[in-house]
Amino acid sequence: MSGGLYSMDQKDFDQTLDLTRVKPYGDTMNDGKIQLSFTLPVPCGDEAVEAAKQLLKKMGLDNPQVVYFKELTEGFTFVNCYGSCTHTVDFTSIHVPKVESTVWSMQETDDFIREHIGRHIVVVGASTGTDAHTVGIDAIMNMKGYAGHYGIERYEYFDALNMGSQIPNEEFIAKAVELNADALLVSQTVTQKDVHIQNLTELIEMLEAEGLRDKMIVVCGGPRITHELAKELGYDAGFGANSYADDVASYIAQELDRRLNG
Ligand code: B12
Repeated sequence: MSGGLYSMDQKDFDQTLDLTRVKPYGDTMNDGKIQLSFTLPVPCGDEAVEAAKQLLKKMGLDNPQVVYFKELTEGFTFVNCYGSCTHTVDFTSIHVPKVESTVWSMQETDDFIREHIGRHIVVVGASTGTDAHTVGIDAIMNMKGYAGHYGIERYEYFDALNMGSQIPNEEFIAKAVELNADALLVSQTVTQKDVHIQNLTELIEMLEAEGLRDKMIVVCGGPRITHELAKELGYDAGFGANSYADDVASYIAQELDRRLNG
């Protein structure tokens, strides 16, 4: 394999790597070594260690070893284990749907908007429904930004409103209409009992019912959101862990340009 993922020629490094049969790397190619830890709801002792090893075997891990164990509280044992994974995956057959846009810096995005859109882009964001987590949407929108990436409020050519958390979909849509928003940014963190699916679906259905769906770019994000899931739910794009304002701001600028200017 050359270029792309492997800038140096992988074959010079190790002759035994087969990308159709990839397994974890510990300290030699194909050793399959994995470290994992978990808690068993049983008393601490030799039986707990043996139970952990048997579980590791059932998970497809050869040579299971429990290298550390400790009673968490009476009747619960925490274990730290190693084993060699016997399974492989075909890396060459993997295709992950991704948002199709070029990621630019804040300055590049602002310059592009000035030249191609010629006005400020209005964005309304919130953590919607019952979801009380604000840190994700703040990371994307806050002036101060996150992990060295300025948030959308910092961009000269975005007018951004972050409504906070637990915003009902009705209120979210009403604000978007009032501000004549170009894009909606929805954050969903809690996924227990698929509450995020219900909430994200409700938003799309309400936008469709009010004839608004095609008038806005609708984007969702969160630690368990993928672009593929977002598309399935009727969103234009979805962003997961390790996404930043740069990703979503450049996507919105490029997508709005496609819609306005073809
Ligand atoms: C902080 C926290 C809280 C705080 C939130 C405070 C606040 N103001 O936000 C408090 C204590 C209130 C809280 C409450 C709860 N929490 Co909580 N919480 C967390 C915790 C520790 C960190 C989350 C966080 O801030 N991450 C940092 C941000 C920056 O990361 P992020 O959200 O992934 O955002 C990034 C991307 O996902 C993306 N992104 C996110 N949103 C968006 C939006 C758009 C448009 C885009 C483009 C990108 C994007 O960009 C961000 C930057 O890269 C996590 C565990 C963990 N370590 O992740 C649990 C966690 C999320 N909480 C959890 C739970 C269950 C709850 C409660 C239900 C607990 C309870 N039983 O009461 C309640 C929820 C109540 C409710 N109604 O929502 C679970 C969720 C499990 C699940 N799969 O559903 C977690 C995973 C903990 C766990 N392991 O069980 N929580």
